[in-house]
Amino acid sequence: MTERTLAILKPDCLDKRVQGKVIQHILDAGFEIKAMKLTKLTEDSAKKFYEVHKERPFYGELVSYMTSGPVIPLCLEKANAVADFRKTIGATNPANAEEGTIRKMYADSIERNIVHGSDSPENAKNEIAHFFNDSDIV
Ligand code: IDP
Ligand code: MG
Repeated sequence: MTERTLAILKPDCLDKRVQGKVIQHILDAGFEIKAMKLTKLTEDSAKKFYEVHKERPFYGELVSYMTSGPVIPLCLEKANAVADFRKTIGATNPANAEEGTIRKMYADSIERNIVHGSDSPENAKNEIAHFFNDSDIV
């Protein structure tokens, strides 16, 4: 059964101009792109997206990093998309990410880690709806 997940290419991905390589990596891993856009998060939107982390010490920095430049959210589809995409991106801290994962290949730090991936099918649904209307999804 196919499943959907939300990816976000974060500001450091675009700063480094590796968004094309990361999108190719995602396609090579077997994901279908069902929706994609170039956008910039407002502070309110970033705060809402990361609301689950609002008590964490890094919340303020995370919001300012995520609003520091444009991002590319993507709705991805594949069997087992949520878990498989987490495997494709690797651990939150690139120092702990497996070889060949996107974060291992491109990320510099636990904060500036290139890409977001939903962590459960339920969160994926809400996160996709944060960026896309049903009519945006092909
Ligand atoms: P995830 O992106 O791998 O799901 P989460 O724990 O959900 O990781 O954290 C969300 C984002 O917050 C991370 O991707 C990263 O950008 C940032 N972050 C997580 N932990 C830290 C930290 O200890 N210091 C600074 N930023 C962090
Ligand atoms: Mg997370």
